[in-house]
Amino acid sequence: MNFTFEKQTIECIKKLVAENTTVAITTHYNSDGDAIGSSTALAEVLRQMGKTVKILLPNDYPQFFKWMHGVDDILTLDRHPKPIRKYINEMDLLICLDINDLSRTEDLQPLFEQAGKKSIVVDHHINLQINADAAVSFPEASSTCELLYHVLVACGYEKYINKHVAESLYTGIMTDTGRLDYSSNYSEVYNVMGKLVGMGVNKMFIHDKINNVYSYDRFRLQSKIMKDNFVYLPEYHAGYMMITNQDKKDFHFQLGDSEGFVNMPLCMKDLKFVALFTEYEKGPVKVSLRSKGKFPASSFATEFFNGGGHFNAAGGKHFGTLTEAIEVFKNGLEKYKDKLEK
Ligand SMILES: [Mn+2]
Repeated sequence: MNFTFEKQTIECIKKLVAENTTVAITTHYNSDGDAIGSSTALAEVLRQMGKTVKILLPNDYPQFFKWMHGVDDILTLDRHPKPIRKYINEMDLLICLDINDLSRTEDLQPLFEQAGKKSIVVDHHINLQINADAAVSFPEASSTCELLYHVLVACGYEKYINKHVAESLYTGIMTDTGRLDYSSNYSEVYNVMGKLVGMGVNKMFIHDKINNVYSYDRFRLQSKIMKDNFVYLPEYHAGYMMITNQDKKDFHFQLGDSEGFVNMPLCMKDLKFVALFTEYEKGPVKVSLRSKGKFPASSFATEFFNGGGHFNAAGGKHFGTLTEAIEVFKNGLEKYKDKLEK
């Protein structure tokens, strides 16, 4: 993997950072470890440079990321609509991390578009759709956190990578690769991890903070979903599972409780593709897709679920009922049958 960037792009990023002082960082709805990790890491770097920084999110994020340094500077649109609107008016630079499309910021999108400020994107999803003043789009990267590390170094900001920044970046790489299970089959990612650990990252602490955080209810929810809500379709080497509103009630569902569920059926030898459908009281059914090997989860997400993502890990939504979403999925399997056969 060759993390070299166009000189012009790096110069443009440096210029935008140098010329602007009030910066907003944003990332995707239902932020994950890579989104929160890259945002808090960059916020800390910019703060050391003397910038005013806020991280603007469309909605709240899981409790198990709230130990990270810099989360105090997060404003979420659902909780802080007024301060967010005020900050968007005041900001002079918007930095988008871990998103290829502004629609991934949901209700923040129109506010950002109306503001029409200068912008930078650093992202690792395929098919960049944001028209930014400077963009680093690198789908081969394990995570935005790893990519951001290389961008910071290329910009000459390495001196600002302190222990806090290192912890945030480490978290994003670890979570986006499923603890280095996937998207990490190249040496650079280990070089970066090594450097971050060398800066004092306490690996055990981070793993404990992120992985060993669940309630008894959540543990039971996991058992219930795997046992009763998973449907195996051996003829397609595929399966799907669902979390209904009733399940959420029964197990006192908290944001982040279904983290990792969609990956679990992948341990089945003959399963190549799996979907998780999550029902919401308000809004569309959320669809998460995972595949193994050469089956393109991303194309499936784009074609059937208004979404996209990475080749093996993608997602989208279905504007309709859970039952309809499952029908769409099954029809998609039939269409993609050739690709799912051995
Ligand atoms: Mn990511």
